[in-house]
Amino acid sequence: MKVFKYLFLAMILLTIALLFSSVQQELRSASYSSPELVLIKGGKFMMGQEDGEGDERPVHEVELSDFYIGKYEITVGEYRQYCQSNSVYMPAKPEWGWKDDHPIFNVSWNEADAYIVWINKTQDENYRLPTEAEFEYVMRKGGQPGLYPWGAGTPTENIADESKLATNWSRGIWKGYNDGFPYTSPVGRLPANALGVHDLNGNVWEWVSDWYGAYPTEAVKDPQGPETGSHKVGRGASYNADPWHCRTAGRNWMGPNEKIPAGFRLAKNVR
Ligand SMILES: [Ca+2]
Ligand SMILES: [Ca+2]
Repeated sequence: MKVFKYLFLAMILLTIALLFSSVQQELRSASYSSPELVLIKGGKFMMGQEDGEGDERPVHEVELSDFYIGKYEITVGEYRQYCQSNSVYMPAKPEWGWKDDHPIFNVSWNEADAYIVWINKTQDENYRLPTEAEFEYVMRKGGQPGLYPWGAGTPTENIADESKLATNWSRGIWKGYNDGFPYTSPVGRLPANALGVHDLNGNVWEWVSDWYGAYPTEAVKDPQGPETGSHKVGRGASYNADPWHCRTAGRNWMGPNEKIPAGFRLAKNVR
């Protein structure tokens, strides 16, 4: 009888082990699922803002081919998978902690690049960062003019809003607008823009592929920025952005190794 009892116990343990392994497998495959991309139809548009900061001039014509861009910012959960698979430390944790469905930030340009190298190898893909021109084109909903990505009306993204006033905030906010998030928000929680892309301007500002430099004076096609440089470009605004820094044409620049409050999203060529 004792033998049967041990056999029975062994079978139960084996079943539990198999179930656990299948759940683990499922979690693993779920977390490695491909990031959702949106196909952007290319076209011509005017990039920059004549009466913005000096580096937003000259306003110049840009022509873009079709491309894909990430529907969402890369999340904390996605970036954690990369860190765990490569024995890399997570970035400095914000005071409100890491939440898996919020965007990752506090990463350098080189760290964003390392993530993309890893995901391309893991998924046999050709993801890249968006170019600066692609980013502005999508913020302009396909190249339309406009001071803000949401036009002249009320914002639709997570920026410095009335909810900031409940925190120790002494800088500017968008008066009369409350998005409900003084800090980061879950990606995709606020409405997508007209092209179906979320949080492009708000939530966290984002690294793009270009080196920082002066804009060209002539019309350009699929610009990639200067060939080399000392700073990389970041675009979009963030949960900390006052109205001036929410402008569609605004540019940020930081050294590629500087760990700053920027995140990123993926892009990809159509061919
Ligand atoms: Ca906000
Ligand atoms: Ca953003």
